[in-house]
Formats: sequence, C-alpha cells, structure tokens
Amino acid sequence: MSRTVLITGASAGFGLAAAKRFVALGDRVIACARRNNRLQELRTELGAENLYALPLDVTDTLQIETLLSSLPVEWREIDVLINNAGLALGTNPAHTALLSDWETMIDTNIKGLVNLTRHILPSMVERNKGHVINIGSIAGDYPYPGGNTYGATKAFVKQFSLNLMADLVETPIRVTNIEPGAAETEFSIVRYHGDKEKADGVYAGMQPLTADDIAECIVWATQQPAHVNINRIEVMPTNQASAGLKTYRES
Ligand code: NDP
Ligand code: 8X3
Repeated sequence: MSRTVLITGASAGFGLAAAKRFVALGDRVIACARRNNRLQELRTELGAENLYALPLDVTDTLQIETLLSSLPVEWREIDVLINNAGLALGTNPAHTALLSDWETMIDTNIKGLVNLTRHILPSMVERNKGHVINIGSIAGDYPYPGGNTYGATKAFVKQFSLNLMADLVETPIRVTNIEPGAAETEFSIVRYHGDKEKADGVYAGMQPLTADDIAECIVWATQQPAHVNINRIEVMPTNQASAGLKTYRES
C-alpha cells in the first residue's frame, strides 16, 4: 500500500535520492528544503500526484507549525518521517571555529529534527502507524579533529533516536538512526563554505559512498516486517575506517 513519506533536505544528496526511490516504489513524498526551485523541478520530474513540494527551513519553528498544519488533507497522514536535513560547517579546531557555524549546526541538526519529530509524532501514535528515520553520522560515534560540534549534534541524534524508541515501545511506531560515513553529495561543498577544490579533496583517491547507497539503506529499513525495528545502520565506504586514537608527540 502506498505510504506518505515526508523527507527533509530533499533538494540534494540523500534526501533527493530517497525521494526518487520512494516514488519509484509507488509511495508519495512530501519533499522539504529551502531551495524551492529544486523542489519544483523534482515535482515536474516525478509528478504532482506523487510529490508535494514544501519549501521549508527546518530552523524556522513558526514555519514548521504553519506549513504542516496547512498541508492539503490528503497529504496530512504521514507514515514515514525522514529527518535528513542537516549540515556540517567548517573543520577548524574548537578554539578557532566560528560560533555562528556551531549555532547553525545545532539549529538545523538538533532543533530542526526535534521540532519536526514533535509535530508529526502525535498523528503517528494516534493512527498506530509510523516510522521515523533520522540521519545521524559516524561523526556521532567516532571523534575526529575538527568534528567538534558537528559530531556532537549527530551524537544527539543517536541518543534521541534510542530515547524515542523507549517512549514508543508500547506502540507500533518504529525509529531508525542511519549513520553514514563519507558520501559524496553537496555535504563537503557546504562544509567548506563553497570551496569546491577543498570539497573534492575529501573524496580524492578513494571511492566514497553515493547518495543512492544511503537511499537504499533508508528504503530497506522501512521495508522490514512490522515486528522488526532497525535501531541503527552504520555504513562506511570500504576505504574508510575508524582508525584509533590520536597522539600528539613533541618532536
Ligand atoms: P547535501 O548537502 O547534499 O544535502 C543536504 C540537504 O539538507 C539539502 O537538501 C538542503 O536543502 C537541506 N537543508 C540544509 N539545511 C536546511 C534547512 N535549514 N532547512 C531545510 N533543509 C535544509 O548533504 P547530504 O545529503 O550528504 O546530507 C544529508 C544528511 O546526511 C545531513 O544530515 C548530513 O549531516 C548527513 N550525513 C552526510 C554524510 C556525507 O558524507 N555526505 C555522512 C553522514 C551524515 P536546501 O539547501 O535546499 O535547504
Ligand atoms: C559526515 C561524515 O566523516 O565527514 O557525517 O563526518 S564525516
């Protein structure tokens, strides 16, 4: 049966790839992002009956409330919420990082995700049906230099996902945290404030994950039998590993 899937960050990367996969499966997608021109292009590509474009900044609390409550009736019953919108900004060490970058990451990756979840969850519980998929990161598990606030926001996503399940254990609602490693999307261009050369350097000489690899994980998690909850999926490129502790030695 066709599901209604709300995806944040559907204008690029994982969210865009997931939107296409869900529609190909016969599901209907509410695509959210700030860049409305991209959402409109996607709507044209996938069809207005399959994709509802919802221009939305997840850091804008009022906008979330207003836009969700003004969804057409036939799009209101959301079966799958994919909290994917997010970003990393900068790789500077904590003592030189921009505080404004930290605030943007907290507002988007934590506050946006929490806000959307709080608004959509009651209807899932009321209807006894739903799946929340959060996009965390390996950065929430493994520290690395320059990961400071970004990694901490994703550690929040990990714990929030587990705690949601604790609250929802008496319901059929499922919660999954997907934790990708290096994937080539617009992620690094955003992280390096538009410096394409630096962004390309992140993936040079190795084969990163693709947006489609992660979209496949997202869709797979939603296709498991109702009694199976995938708590978390950690996925890295074959050429990436958590490589132990860093030691500084005086020379
Ligand atoms: P992209 O930069 O390609 O896509 C990010 C998406 O998030 C865009 O659609 C962007 O849309 C949207 N977005 C950003 N800020 C906001 C906002 N304030 N309101 C609404 N939408 C917003 O990156 P990815 O697809 O790679 O990233 C998706 C998620 O995956 C993020 O949470 C990221 O942290 C996580 N992740 C990425 C990894 C990677 O290596 N690529 C690895 C691990 C996790 P728009 O700008 O139009 O608003
Ligand atoms: C993105 C993965 O390793 O660049 O969340 O932090 S990493």
